[in-house]
Amino acid sequence: MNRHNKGAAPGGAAPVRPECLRDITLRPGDECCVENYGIVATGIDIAQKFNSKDNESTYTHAFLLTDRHGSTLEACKTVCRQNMFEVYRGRKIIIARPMMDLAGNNITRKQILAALEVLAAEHEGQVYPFWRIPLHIIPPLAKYVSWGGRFLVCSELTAKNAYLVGARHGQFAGATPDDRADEYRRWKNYRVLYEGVLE
Ligand SMILES: [Ca+2]
Repeated sequence: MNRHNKGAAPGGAAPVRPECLRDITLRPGDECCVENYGIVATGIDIAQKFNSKDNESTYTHAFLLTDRHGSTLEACKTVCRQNMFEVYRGRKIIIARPMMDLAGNNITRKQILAALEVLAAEHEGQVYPFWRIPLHIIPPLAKYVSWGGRFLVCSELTAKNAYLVGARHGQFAGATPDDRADEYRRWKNYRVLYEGVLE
């Protein structure tokens, strides 16, 4: 069993035992992608399935953790704060931690907290840019039509966090939840803490 399947029973999508997630100490700056429902999620899913390079697309929402108790900073109808255990329990989730920057240096707690502060200052309270979702059907458009990165969809917000801590390049406009989940699984500077059902 590899670490990505930690908590999943052999053979696939069996329920995850709650103690598996409790074993993990969450931290501010941890990044998550989650299954989501509703019209926006459906739009995102259609767009990212259309563009998925690995023919796999599980997640349609993305958010950041701001503490060890599951508090979030995320782009919903507005960029807001919630608690993932209250909102996303029972859904499939991947939780990952940016460990190193692109130069191979460990990312410090100070950098993490500074990035969260910048994101809150620049984006908290902003209305979700619904008008940008159709752009994701044609990724180059989402990339270039972001008004200078001022209005970000959920996964662009977490990509900007990764950029601010040095773990990712600065092209956060156009990043989809599926892109982010694939980065967590494949990039060596990320550690996947958990993938399974949020209990
Ligand atoms: Ca994928």
